[in-house]
Amino acid sequence: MIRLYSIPPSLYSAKVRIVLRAKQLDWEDVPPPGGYASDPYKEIVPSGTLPAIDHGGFVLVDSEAINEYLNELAPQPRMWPQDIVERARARALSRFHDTRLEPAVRALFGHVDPAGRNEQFVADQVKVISDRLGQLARMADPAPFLTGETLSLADCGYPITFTFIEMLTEPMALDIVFPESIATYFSALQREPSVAAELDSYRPALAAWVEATTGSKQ
Ligand SMILES: N[C@@H](CCC(=O)N[C@@H](CS)C(=O)NCC(=O)O)C(=O)O
Repeated sequence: MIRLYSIPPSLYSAKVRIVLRAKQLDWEDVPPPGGYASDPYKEIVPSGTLPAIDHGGFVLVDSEAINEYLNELAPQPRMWPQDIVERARARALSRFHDTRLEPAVRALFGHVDPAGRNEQFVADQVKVISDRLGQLARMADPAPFLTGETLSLADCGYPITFTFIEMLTEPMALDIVFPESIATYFSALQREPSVAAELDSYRPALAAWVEATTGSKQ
């Protein structure tokens, strides 16, 4: 049994759970003792960040490292292309999510509460997010997934971040239009069984977080 340190709205924990589901691995979600960034949790995971796994005493942090570990632990279904160039491309697209798109969305989190919102900051950030989605549309050619017909590790962060954008759009009046190829990609992701199962359980957690933060029901 794999222990996954996570809290319900944690975006990167949901990214890992998509792989756990795709690989049909048994796991348990465990809240970090004392909360993330707490001293008791840092005794286990020095960075204090989520997600982390404990697999028989082996503790590993960072969603990308965890997903690569899971992919090697349970090789089927294969979630990286066999071709070296395609695999390198897939890694770059996965990192684009973690280092470019998601941080641009995360920058909005401090502005979800209308009481603490800086409208100019939000408007500027909407442009950044729209630019990043446009860059993704130019970098990727989903068919229907980033590496072809089946879900790969490169895909697993995107449905969660796209869902965040979707759920923040109304309460924050965000003017973000998904490029057509990315909207089609998001639809394909939502039909994929492991992603659909994760979104079924993740959306209510995200809605509860948005509601608690804004006071508006999703
Ligand atoms: N690159 C890390 C990012 C993880 C991350 O930012 N996690 C958030 C929760 S979703 C967190 O732990 N934030 C608290 C902090 O940064 O101290 C990963 O992929 O796991």
